[in-house]
Amino acid sequence: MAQGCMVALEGGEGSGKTTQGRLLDTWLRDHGIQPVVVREPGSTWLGERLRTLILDPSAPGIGPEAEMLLFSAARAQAVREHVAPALGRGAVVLCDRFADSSVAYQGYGLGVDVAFVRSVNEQITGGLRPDLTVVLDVPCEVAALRRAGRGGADRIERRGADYHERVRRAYLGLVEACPARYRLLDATAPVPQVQEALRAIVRPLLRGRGHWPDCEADLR
Ligand code: T5A
Repeated sequence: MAQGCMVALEGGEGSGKTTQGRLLDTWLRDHGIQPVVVREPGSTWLGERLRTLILDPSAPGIGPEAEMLLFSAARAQAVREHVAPALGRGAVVLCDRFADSSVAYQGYGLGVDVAFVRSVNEQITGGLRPDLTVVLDVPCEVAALRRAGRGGADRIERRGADYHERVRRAYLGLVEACPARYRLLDATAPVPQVQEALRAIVRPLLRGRGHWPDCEADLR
């Protein structure tokens, strides 16, 4: 019987999480695995409304603590509606961002007490942690160029280079502190190459949880 298994993709804006998450989702489905895909903030009625509110570039003066709590409210709802039930029935959950985003962006990025951020995360997730978090890493200048390509920066993307550098450093620090639960992926390579590397990281985890077909020699 397969066990529930949660994989989170983290990293700065423009690192390619959404692109890679979609490709991973398709690949898993091609192999008979039906993952539950969650994006943060979002994936619930409340989360999508909070997303619009938090990222609105015209939103006046949302303070760091309020911002953290808004993201946390979206997370609490996503865990309750999607993540916990899916893990409970033994499904694979793919998260485009999870609790570490608040640690990196509101904690190390904005200066909200990191212990407080972690403690709120602990409460709202019931101590749930991804089995594996893959941090997609690109230098901030590369990410900024990718974001510029699509225009219309949101409230958080508009923050300065120093902010984005703190966020990147925070993610690198998380990987370094806990190599058992985090993997760092160089996301500057072309999309197919990054996807190959991501699959190579995810496949053994899924096999260990009973989600991967035994005869995989012909499966790519
Ligand atoms: N946030 C979120 C917090 O501050 N605290 C929190 O607790 C949470 C949960 C979410 C924002 O909220 C913040 C973080 C964010 O600022 P969002 O729009 O969902 O807003 O932001 P992201 O999750 O970062 O999504 P992005 O779309 O900005 O970045 P992605 O998903 O990393 O990148 P992706 O795949 O959309 O790609 C961006 C562009 O790069 C190209 C793509 O084609 C696309 O044009 N690209 C590549 N180009 C070249 N080579 C590659 N390998 C490429 N990969 C992608």
